[in-house]
Parts: sequence; structure tokens; C-alpha cells
Amino acid sequence: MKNSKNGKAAGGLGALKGTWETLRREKTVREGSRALLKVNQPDGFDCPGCAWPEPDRGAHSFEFCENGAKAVAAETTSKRVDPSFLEKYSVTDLLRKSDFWLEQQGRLTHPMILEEGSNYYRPISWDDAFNTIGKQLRALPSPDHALFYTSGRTSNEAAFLYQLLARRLGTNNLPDCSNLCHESSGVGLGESIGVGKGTVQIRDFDSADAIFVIGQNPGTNHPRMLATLQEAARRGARIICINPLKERGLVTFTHPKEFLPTLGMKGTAIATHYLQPVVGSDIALLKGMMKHLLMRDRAENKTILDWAFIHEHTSGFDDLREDLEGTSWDTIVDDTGLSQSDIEEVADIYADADASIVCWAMGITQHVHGVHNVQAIANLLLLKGNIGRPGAGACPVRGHSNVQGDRTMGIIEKPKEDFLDRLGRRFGFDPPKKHGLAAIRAIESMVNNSGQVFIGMGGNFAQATSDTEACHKGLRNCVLTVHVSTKLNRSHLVHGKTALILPCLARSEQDVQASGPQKVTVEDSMGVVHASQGHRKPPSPHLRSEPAIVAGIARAAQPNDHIGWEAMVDDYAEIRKAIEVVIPAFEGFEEKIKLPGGFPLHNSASNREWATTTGKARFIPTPSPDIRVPEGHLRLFTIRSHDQYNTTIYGLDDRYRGIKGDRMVVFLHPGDMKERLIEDGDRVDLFGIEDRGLVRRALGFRAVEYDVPRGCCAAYFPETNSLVPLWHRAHRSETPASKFIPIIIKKAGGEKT
Ligand SMILES: Nc1nc2c(c(=O)[nH]1)N[C@H]1C(S)=C(S)[C@@H](COP(=O)(O)OP(=O)(O)OC[C@H]3O[C@@H](n4cnc5c(=O)[nH]c(N)nc54)[C@H](O)[C@@H]3O)O[C@H]1N2
Ligand SMILES: Nc1nc2c(c(=O)[nH]1)N[C@H]1C(S)=C(S)[C@@H](COP(=O)(O)OP(=O)(O)OC[C@H]3O[C@@H](n4cnc5c(=O)[nH]c(N)nc54)[C@H](O)[C@@H]3O)O[C@H]1N2
Ligand SMILES: [Mo]
Repeated sequence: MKNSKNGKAAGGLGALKGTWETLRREKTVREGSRALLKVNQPDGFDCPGCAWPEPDRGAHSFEFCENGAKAVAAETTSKRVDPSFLEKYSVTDLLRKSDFWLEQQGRLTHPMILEEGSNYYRPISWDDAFNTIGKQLRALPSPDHALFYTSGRTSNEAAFLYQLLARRLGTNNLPDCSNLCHESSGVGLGESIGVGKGTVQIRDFDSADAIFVIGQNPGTNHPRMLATLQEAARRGARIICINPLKERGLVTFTHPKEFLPTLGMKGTAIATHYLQPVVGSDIALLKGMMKHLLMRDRAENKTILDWAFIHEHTSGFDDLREDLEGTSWDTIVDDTGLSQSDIEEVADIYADADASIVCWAMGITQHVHGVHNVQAIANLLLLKGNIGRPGAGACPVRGHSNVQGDRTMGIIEKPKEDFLDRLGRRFGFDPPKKHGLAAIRAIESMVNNSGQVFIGMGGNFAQATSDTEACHKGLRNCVLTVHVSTKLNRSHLVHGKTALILPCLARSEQDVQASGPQKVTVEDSMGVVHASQGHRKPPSPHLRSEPAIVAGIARAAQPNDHIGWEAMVDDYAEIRKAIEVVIPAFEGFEEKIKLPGGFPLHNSASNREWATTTGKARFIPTPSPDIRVPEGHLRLFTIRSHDQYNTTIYGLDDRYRGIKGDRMVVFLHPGDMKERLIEDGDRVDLFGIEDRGLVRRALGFRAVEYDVPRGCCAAYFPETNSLVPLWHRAHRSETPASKFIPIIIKKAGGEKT
């Protein structure tokens, strides 16, 4: 098959070239390269790329990562979106531009307002901007008409102040990007093992015998993880990838650091086994593996499962066994499209490994049955006691660099009562108890005119969520939309009656407040908290830090309030003192972040303490979902290209998948193409779920023959978000099911592009 035979190793020279081209395009070769030397260093700033931890943070080792470099280049760009730019382009002009073009225009420099009826943003002073927001917030019939969205780049300090602002005003409406991302992991693990986070540390990868990577594409999205997998592969660990699409980064990899010395050598093979199940069939596959474990355990005198662990630490084993016995191999083979022997082969590796880690990401969480997907993984781990011991555990790999920390800080629409009690006691008020709205419900509230003020702490809500049309309608219904941003994006253009852009400092920039230069803290995917400090001169003297912006809004909304916002902004150590009191596990915060590698937060499951309803780790049977689609339909899953960071489009190539200069592509199985008389390169249109008489569509894609299972196809987000209705979301976690969208593909006129 054409594109998948593009067999070079991931990483290597391509990664070095990709970085160089981005630095050049952003006109930041000098600045950007200098900033790169401070990424993830003990005295430097946390990489804004992803949440994968650093192997040895204390040790001044230069960790190269192409996508981290692109994120830094995007921040350090010498281009600017200043008042003269926004005088030249009206909002209507900008709406016609692509997301790629918007991103290319550079850093925002001034607070800007779009007044009711106007088509142009104009500069506004910070005081006037805050007063505009304060006035609208005060005018709401109830604080529950305001929505406070967070994207996961926000620091712990900013996130803590932001949730305090929402709650002090009286609402728990704190939708955030985890609602679109790992929410299914949080809900699933919370019920199974009593903590919604992963249980491994980076050092566990040094001693795992088997590492499963399910529904994740680290070559593009967590490139530093490939270095970890490379080391594991070299010492002989088995690496089993489960992914409908053959991702090149999981097949072979050359570390860019090693490229020059090893010039001409082949990369390291990463996957020892690569299974390509039908999209959405992971539960069936995992159940197949577990059936095989049970079978072998019976045949081999109870030596396969960890019986001591099961007896001492778990509940619900009999229910799980019954569910597995009731699931036939025929159904499993039918659902997954794999053979029983393929599944048994990887089950044997798991059975014979002393310690196994299971990693996963969006291929698991973004399904209607996303929570059960996660619980099936937990069941598999628990059967062999693979939680709470070295070399083993659950590893949901987070996306945004501080998405996990934001949650720890209280960015959640359903806060726990003890958290609210401590927050109320520390700040002398009664926080609201009524649960608030998560992301998709926030859209629904804006569509029906209940949500009236939308404030985005980072992110690009208009493009990141499902049902683009509904989301845009909702945002346009608002009386006020506000975005705290570094770069221009579509959420600034799909606006409420009045709109504000509040430009903020980025990670790599120096943040000076009354008490001097400040540092902030973040938490990585493995629950390690550490400091981050920018050193670069900000791109404009008018930028403010995220904590200062939150405090500015708070002051304007409640001018005479007793909360000491100024003191906390003057010296962020004061924010950390408050965090220490409100959030358990942060005792001695200020001292602990002086440690170069930071400090790990207590994780009860890693210590085999089970904060679940039964007081034990729970086996939770997962019914096999119906993954059939109507006749003639394909299962579309939406993915990221190598040149994007979520809605931020850095470029139009997807190097590992062999795509150049085009994002409007759909990856198809040759059999599905033939059946529809579609040839590689043909133009096709995608038609989504029929929804109250409306057929959703995404038009003008190019068909690309690819190594995906029959009946499945893939395309990039956000271009395909219009195909996902708001109600097409996971049970309980409510994450949009953007990895399983039943669609019809039709040839558009048949001409080649
Ligand atoms: N460069 C870069 N880095 C990023 C991001 C970015 O956009 N660009 N985004 C960040 C964020 S916020 C996140 S959450 C992470 C996302 O990281 P990933 O989860 O790796 O991102 P996706 O592109 O959504 O890839 C999902 C993978 O799951 C596979 N998949 C799809 N459906 C299924 C299924 O049903 N079963 C299985 N087993 N696999 C399936 C797809 O083929 C794909 O390889 O990356 C973070 N890092
Ligand atoms: N179909 C489909 N949809 C998806 C997904 C999918 O796989 N498929 N993935 C989902 C996932 S996992 C996620 S996490 C969401 C992402 O959703 P979001 O987090 O809302 O989106 P991003 O694209 O990451 O946000 C980019 C914007 O953040 C701003 N920004 C960048 N750095 C900073 C900073 O330091 N501070 C501030 N204040 N702003 C900053 C910039 O203005 C930039 O334009 O998208 C989701 N949507
Ligand atoms: Mo994410």
C-alpha cells in the first residue's frame, strides 16, 4: 500500500529538518534555538508540548523533541498580531482565512475589544477590558449563566486562581479540555481503582517486561515517549501496539540525538507486535486476552493470575469471570477482525511477563464506550496484580502539558465537598455546591441562551469541540466572549455580542510581578509537580500573566471583595501557600519545588490503597458495545497530523503518513475504495449521522489508500468535527465520541485533485 510502505524510521533527520523549517518560518532561528536550550531544564521552563515526563529532570540533559521544538518556535515567533494588523483585517476577512493562516500571523500584543455591531477589533486598556467583563458578570441573573473554560497549558497557580474566581462568583461552571480528552480515563479509573490518574512513574519503564500502547500515536503526539520505548525495546522488553492504523513512529524510530553518530543505520524497531483491530473493538480484544488468561490459569494450576492480589485487594472477580465466559470467541473475532491466535499470542506475552504497563490515549477515551474501554484495561491489569508494584501499572498518557495539574487545582465542574470546605475555610466564603457544566453541556447551555458569558483561559473552544455548527451558534448567542490567548484563533472570530482578546505571557517568557520574577508549577502525566520559569523578554510590554488577568477580572467583578487577589499576584508564593492549605499532598509546596526534579503527588492506587466504593480495587464487567454501522457506512476516527497541535496548525504536512501540503484527506482501505469505485487521489465528500432530519457533511476531501482495517477510515480534526453531533458522546464521561463516527463516503464528481 502506497503511503504505509513509506518505510523510513520516525525521528532521525526528518525531525531535525522539521524543526529547522519551523524555526525559519516563524523567523525565530536565534531566539527559538536559544529558548530550546531552556526547555525542561531545572532552571528553565516546562515544555509546552505535551505532558510526558522528563526521564531525569535534575540532570541538565538536552532532551530533543521535534514537536516540543515546534511549540516553542510557535511561542517565540517574531511575527505579531498588533492593533495595525487588526485595523487592516475585519473579523469577516479573518473568518475566511484558514486555521493555519491565523496561527501564522504571530503573537497577540494588546488587549483588544470587538464592540457590539463592529466588524473590527480595536485596542482597549486593561482596566476598561476588566470593567467590561466585571459589568457583564454582575448583570447576569445568576452566576450560573457564566462559563469558565480552561485549556491544559495553564499553570497550577493560574488554574487555582481561576477556579477560585468562578466559585467566589457562585458557580461551578468550569468546563475544560479534559472533558474532550481523558475524562473517560478519570471516570473509569476512579471507579476501578479509586484514583482517576495513572499509577506508573517514568522509572517503571526501565523494568517492565511488556509495554502495551493502545490507541495512542506517540511518534507525533508524545515524541519523547518514543525515546523511553526505544530504551525498553533495546533491553528486550516486549512492546505491543494496538491501533487500527499502522503508525510509523511505533514501528521504527531513530532518536534525533543519535541520528548523526549513527548516520545510515536503520532505526530501532519499537513494536514487537502490532495488532490492527477494527476501530472501537478494544473491549472485545481485551476480553479475548482475559479469556485466554483464565483458560491458561485453569490449565496451569492457578499460576497465571495473581491470586494473592486478587484475594487481598480486589472485589468483583466472579462477576468479571462470568462476563468473560458469556462472551464468545466468535463475537470477539467478528468485532475485532483479528484471529483468535493473534489475540492469544499477545495474551501469552502478558501472561508470561512479570510486570506490564498499559499506556493509552485518545483511541481509548473518545468512544461512546470510552469509560468501559478504560475499565477493561484496568481489569486486565488487576488480573495479574499489575498495579502498585515496580515496572507495572496504568499509564493514561495526558495531552496538554498541565491538563492533569489543572484538575488537581480544582478545575472541575463536579468538585468534591471536602475540597469546597477547605477552599471556603481558607478564603472565608461559601463555595457553591451545585454541580456545574462540562464542555459539551456548556455548548448546550449557550445554544439555548442560558450560557451568556463565555471566558476561555487559553484554548480554542470554537474548533476543539464537536458539532462545530452548534458550538459556533452557542458562542454567537453569548452577550460576551472573552479569550485569554497567546495567538489569534477562530474562537476570537466566532464571538458574542461583545468580544475581548486578552493577550498573555507564554511559558518561555519572564513573568515579573511586584516581588520580582515569578515561577509557576505544573504537574506531568505521572503526577510529578515541578517548577517552570520563563527567561525570555515578552513579545510586547502590554502582555499580562494569566494569574494577573484572573485577578483583574475578579477585582472588576467584585470590587470590594475581601479576597486578597493583589497579594497573591504580587508574589505567586502566596498562591502556593493557599494551595498548600486547600489541596492535600501539597504540604511544604514551596520547599519541595526547589528540588530539581520536583516531587511526586501521593497516589493511593500506587500504594495499593483503594478509595473505591468497595474499599478494594474493583473488577468491573464491561458489556461488549455494538460497533456495527448501518449498511454502506464506514467508521471514521479523527486524528492529529504531525504538523498540528490540536487546533493549532503549524504546517500542512503529515510526514510519517506520507502526506504533503494537504489536510483535507481521508485514509481508506483499498477494499472499501474499490467497492465505492474510488481511486487514490479522487475527491470525496463525507456525510455524517443523520440528526433530526439534518445530514451532517464535510466536503472536498482527497481519498488516500492506507493500511487501515476494512470498514474503518481516518481523517484529521478539527476539519471533521462538524460530523459529530453533541449527543454523540461517551456514557458518563461525556467525552465526544470522535474516534467512532458512522459516515458515508461519496465520490464528488470523480475528478482527480
Ligand atoms: N504534536 C502534537 N502533540 C500533541 C497534540 C497534538 O495535537 N500535536 N495533542 C496533545 C493532546 S491534547 C493529546 S490528548 C494527545 C493525543 O495523543 P493521541 O491520543 O496519540 O492522539 P490522536 O491523534 O488522537 O491519536 C489517537 C490514536 O488512536 C488510534 N485509534 C483511533 N481509534 C482507535 C480505537 O478504536 N482503538 C485503538 N486501539 N486505537 C484507535 C489512532 O489511529 C491514533 O493512532 O497528544 C498531545 N500531544
Ligand atoms: N474530532 C476531534 N476533536 C478533538 C480531539 C480529537 O482527537 N478529535 N481532541 C480533543 C482534545 S484531546 C483536546 S485536549 C481538545 C483541545 O482543545 P483546546 O485546549 O481548547 O485547544 P488548543 O488547540 O490546544 O488551544 C490552542 C490555543 O491556545 C492558546 N494558547 C497557547 N498557549 C497558551 C498559553 O500559554 N496560555 C494561554 N492562555 N493560551 C495559550 C492559543 O491562543 C491557541 O490558539 O481538542 C479536542 N477535540
Ligand atoms: Mo487532549
